[in-house]
Amino acid sequence: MVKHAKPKTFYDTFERRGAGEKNTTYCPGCGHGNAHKLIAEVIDELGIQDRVIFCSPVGCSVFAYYYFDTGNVQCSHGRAPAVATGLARARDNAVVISYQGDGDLAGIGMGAIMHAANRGEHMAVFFINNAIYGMTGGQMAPTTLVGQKTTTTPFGRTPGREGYPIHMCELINELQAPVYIERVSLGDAARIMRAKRAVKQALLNQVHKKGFSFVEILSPCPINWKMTPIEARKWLIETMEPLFPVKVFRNIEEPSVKYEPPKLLSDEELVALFSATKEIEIPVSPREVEDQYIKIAGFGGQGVMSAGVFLANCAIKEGFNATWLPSYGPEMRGGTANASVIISNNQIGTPLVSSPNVLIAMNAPSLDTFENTVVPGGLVIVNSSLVPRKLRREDVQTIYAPVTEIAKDVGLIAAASVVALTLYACISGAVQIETIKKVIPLSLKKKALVDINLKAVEAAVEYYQKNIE
Ligand SMILES: Cc1ncc(C[n+]2csc(CCOP(=O)(O)OP(=O)(O)O)c2C)c(N)n1
Ligand code: SF4
Repeated sequence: MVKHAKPKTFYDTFERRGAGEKNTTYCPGCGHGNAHKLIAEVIDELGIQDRVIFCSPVGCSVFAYYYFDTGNVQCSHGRAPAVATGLARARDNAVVISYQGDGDLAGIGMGAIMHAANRGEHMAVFFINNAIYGMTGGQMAPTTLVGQKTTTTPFGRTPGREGYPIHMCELINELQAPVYIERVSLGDAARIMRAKRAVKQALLNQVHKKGFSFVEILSPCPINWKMTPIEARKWLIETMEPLFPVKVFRNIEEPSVKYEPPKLLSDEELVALFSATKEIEIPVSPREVEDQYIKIAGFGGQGVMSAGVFLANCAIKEGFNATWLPSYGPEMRGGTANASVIISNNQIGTPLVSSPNVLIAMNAPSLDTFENTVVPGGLVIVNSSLVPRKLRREDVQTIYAPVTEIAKDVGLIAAASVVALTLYACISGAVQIETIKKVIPLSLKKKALVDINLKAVEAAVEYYQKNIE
């Protein structure tokens, strides 16, 4: 009988690149290795490998996806509980793990964890508390002990300067929703076995859809504590445990709030929810166009966001793939805002547009911000009604058009973005004027608005024929 084998949940080989490719990513004596092993063993024992989705943090365990042969999502710093929330809500059968260090969970991610706990999200959180920022070389963490020396508290943490350590189990225990909260330690073999029971309880809670489970694991970081692995385990037991008591804070057998599986919407319900229209039928073979990376920028309230959605809808109506990504400035109305739209015959990998080949600059700050991002040979449409200056570069095609005035002349300044889009369509040929005219009535509810926007299209076409063509 094999007693000590690598859990099935771990990959057979740990692929690493570059120096140290034959080692794990962890230093000798690090607790992350123990914690990983415990979690992997429990996943094996519960037979849930195919159901687990592991949210890897920022911190030393960022490379958990090199080890766990499960679903894996690498999350930005502190945001694993938010990502885990989405996963748990979208997949009924998933067992979701949020694995986080103390800098990650109790520092930058404090808000995310508290709200996930408060909502009672269905996830098992394993909180690796090593009282220090490991990966970045030993800075003070929220859990650093009073008196503990770190690179940012070289004379020891003092409450007067750096405040007191944060006790996460105690904080989360103030909330109503969590079903299970326990602090364990990796100080010695007996404690590691106790930790394994806690890991199992947290994962079983997910299997039985009991709710939010939080296991804090006191874990050594010998390298940053400047100790040998043996000294580190001793310090963990003798110094850390008295300040972070190892105990069960809460273990609710029968949660009062019952699990509600994710509600999947039918096509009809989705259409109704987004007030979308089913009238847009997607043709099978669109024309070939050069990929369009479009930035529409102006001030909030100028309609650049809606213009972006509208343009993407026109492209989709013609059978192209299209994406739309809004970017708001710090203020909404009156601030700066821009929408990125991509139109392509091919699949689109990312909706980000950092080097547009089309810029529609509706006001002066937008031209200042994006002029230099346009690729050479790109198209820049400038709303000369509001932008007093000319472009500083000569390697792009530039069209100056009094977009706001054209819109004003037809009776609606807010139609300026439709004027700009129509000019873009005329110049580039990427979408057809007929499509714009068909999509306007689908996008606007009021007949009066439809009419005036259709007039804006006519006016823009006329302007194009007289001044640009
Ligand atoms: C947004 C952001 N801010 C800062 C960092 C730098 N950073 C990487 S790891 C880390 C600290 C991680 O410490 P902890 O969560 O305690 O994990 P450990 O490495 O100790 O396991 C920081 C601040 C980053 N990657 N991203
Ligand atoms: S720095 Fe600390 S937490 Fe990171 S791998 Fe090394 S011992 Fe572990």
